Parts: sequence; structure tokens; C-alpha cells
Amino acid sequence: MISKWVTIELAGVDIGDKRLNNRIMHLLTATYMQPEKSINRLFHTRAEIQACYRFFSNDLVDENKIIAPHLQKTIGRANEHPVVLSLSDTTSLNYTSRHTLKDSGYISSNNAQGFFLHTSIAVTPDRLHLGIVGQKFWAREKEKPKRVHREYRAFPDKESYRWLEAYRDSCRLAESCKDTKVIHVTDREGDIFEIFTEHELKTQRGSAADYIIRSNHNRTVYPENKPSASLYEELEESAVLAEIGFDIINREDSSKRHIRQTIQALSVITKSRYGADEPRTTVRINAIYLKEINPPAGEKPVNWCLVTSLPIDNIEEVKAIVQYYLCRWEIEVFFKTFKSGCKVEEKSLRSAARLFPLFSLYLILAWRINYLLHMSRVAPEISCDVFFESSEWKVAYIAATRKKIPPMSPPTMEVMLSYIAKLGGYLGRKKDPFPGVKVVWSGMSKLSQYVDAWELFGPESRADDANFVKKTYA
Ligand SMILES: [Mn+2]
Repeated sequence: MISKWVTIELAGVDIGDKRLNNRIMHLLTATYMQPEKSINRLFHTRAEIQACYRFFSNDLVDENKIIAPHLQKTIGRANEHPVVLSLSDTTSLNYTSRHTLKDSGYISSNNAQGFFLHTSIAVTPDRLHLGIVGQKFWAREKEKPKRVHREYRAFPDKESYRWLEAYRDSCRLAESCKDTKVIHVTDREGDIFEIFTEHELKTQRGSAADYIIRSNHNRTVYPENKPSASLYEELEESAVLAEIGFDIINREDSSKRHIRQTIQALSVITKSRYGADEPRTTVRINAIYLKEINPPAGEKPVNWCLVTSLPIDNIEEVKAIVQYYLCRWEIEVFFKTFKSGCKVEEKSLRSAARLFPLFSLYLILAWRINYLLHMSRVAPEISCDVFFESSEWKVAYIAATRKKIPPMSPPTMEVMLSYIAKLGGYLGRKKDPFPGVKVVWSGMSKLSQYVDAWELFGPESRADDANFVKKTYA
């Protein structure tokens, strides 16, 4: 059985032949409800397990074919929103313990082995995940080279090139969604000059995504009243426009810290850094400086400089940019779902060529889990049968409420998610926060086992069965 949402999400998938197209739908359905399971434990029969391994070892299967229909769906969803943030970041996947894996590379200085994944996800300003915008997977060489002197590499051969490629993905999204403002958002690693020039180029062609990038370089700037200055000094000297306050969450221990910052902003000219004989490109960037007021003793102050193509003509615009940047947290949530939720690093396949398509499949899954979770918050009133099969919500109702007969009509998303969270161990006490991703995926996993049992125990226990419904509700 293929889930309804999988049929829709992967409509038009073209792996190369009909059986492969069908197999990917089966695989996504099987992994969906039990994302954390290993391949061997996902399936009930040896034939199914083998079919899965055969799929990933088939030369026709590649990661771009798997993600392609989903990218189209992301565009469709983005089209319905006036502002969409394309959050872009890199994460590493650790495969050090997999000795049979030949083509992994070093991922850190302590000789850990694995792969890198760069992806951009589309998210609305109220943090609804809309899907993947672009993906790239790669491995470095086996061992970290001892850096005697840095070898010269053309920009496209450098690892940092991925940030420009990701920005181009965001521009493609902008071009496909003419009525949507698409904003490319990254942390400091994404601060490369090539994005500013690419933005100018794409603006002329009418296909530019805006950008908000946390600044990494104290660039030389050219204000009107002096020959040159440094970006951070100029910002420090500009007038304080306002103050803001918000909570940040520590990635390690999930503790919260309340931050208050002053806001300063300015618009300046900066230039590319090429050799003396090359012409230097001139671009205008807007910069926002956020400086923490009275940071706690012993703690590093939270000071950020953001560079952006968005207008900063008034304080409302500046505050909106800061709010958009704070949404960058969602890609961390997404990576957490992908890595700890789907336990991607524990999935064993023999080579990168087989693992990369599997990563694509789990990217779609990680999106789906976050999408459901956020939907239940931003649209709690919609009927859950938009997202769930009838066997799923009926079984969830019975398991969570301990009542024997499910209602005739499906519950709302909010209620359905509360059932799933309950199965995942969420107690729902007054002071408890919203159920998180972790509770939801463990609830989904349990639910899938219940649905399995429900379907196994024959027609009399199935509420879909017409006779059963007649007998029970008559
Ligand atoms: Mn990063």
C-alpha cells in the first residue's frame, strides 16, 4: 500500500522505469511511519528487504531524480505565500564506524569519516516548512591534507562554491514564484561576495532572490563622507534605531537565554577583492548591527551583523529582517529531524552512490514530519484527513483515548497531533510546551505498528469495512 500523500508528493517521479518509480513510492511509504528504523527492520519479508537494497544499487537511481518531484511541490506550496525564506546550511553525516564504506571522506580534524550535505529549505515567516529547495551531497578526500601551502583552486572547485549554488537554487524558486518574495537566509559561512554580484545580475534579469546573511567579514566600505572605512566601525558609529528582545535556545542543552539588543543599520558601497589589475566589482549592501545590551557576566555577548538586499528605510523593515533571520533556527530543527529523528547515520548501504539517494528520501521525510507538526499549530482547525489515512486517525483515536469505536468524521489536525504525541509519551500537562519533533516521530512510529496490527486482525476490526460500520453504528 502506498500512502496517499506519497502518491501526491512523488507524482511524476521518473527514475527510469515503471517498477523503480513504483518502488520509490513504496520505500517512502514504508520509511514514513518508522523513520528511525534500519532498512532490515523496516520490512517484514526478506523479499522486501532485498528489493530495497536492489533499488539503491540500481545505476538508474540517483538523488536528483528522487528529489525532483518534491522540488516541484515545494514551488507549488511556496506560491501560496507572500514571503518565503529559503534557509540554507551545511551539516556533516558521521559514518566513522562503517568500515565497509569505501568512499566517505574526512569530516573533521580528528579523522572522523563521513559526508557533507548542503540543503536549503523553504519556510514561511510563521515557520511552516514548505519543502526542500535544493540539495548537494559530497565527500572530501580520505585524509585531511597537511597544509604546507594552500593550493590554488578556481572558485567552482572550492567547497565554498556550494553557497553560490544554494543561492542560485533560491533564485530559481524566486523565478518560479513570481508573486512571492523569496529570501535566501544563511549564517556566517554563507558570507561570500559572489552572492552580492549574483544578486545584482539576477535583479537585472528579474529573477533574484533577496538575501539575509550573517556577516563574517569586516569588509572595506565606501561611505559618502570619507574615502574608506570598515563595515563594523561604520555600523558602530551609526545611530541606534531601536531595541529588541527575544529568547535564544542553546543547541546543546535546549536552555533559553533572553537577549536584548540595540539595532543599528546602514546602506553602503563595498567592492570585491581582486588583484590590482582586475577590475573590482562595486555593489551596494544594507547592513544591520544587533548589539547585546548588558550581556550576563562571563558570557560572550550576542552581537550580530546581518547583510541584506532588503530595504532598511524604516524601523519596521529592519525589525522584519531580524525576525526573518531568527527563523534560521528552523534549519537546525530540520537537520535534527533528519539526523537524530531519522537516524540517517545508522542506515547502512555500501557506497556513496547508494547512500545519496537514500539521503534524498529522508530529506523528504524530515520535511514531512516538520510540515505536519507545524500545520497542527498554524492550521489547527483543518480536518486531519488531509494528511492522514482513515486507518491512521481511527487507530490513533482508539489507542490514545482507549475508546473502542472511532468517530464517523476525522478529528482536526490539532487533535490528531495530540493523539500521536500521546502515543509518543507526551503527557500534555498544563505547563508542558507544545509537543516537539521527537515526541511526534516516536508517536508516529508506534502508530504505524498499531495500524499494522489493526489491518492484520481481519475485517471485523476495521472501521473502513462497510459491514463493520453498519453493524456498529446501526
Ligand atoms: Mn552553518
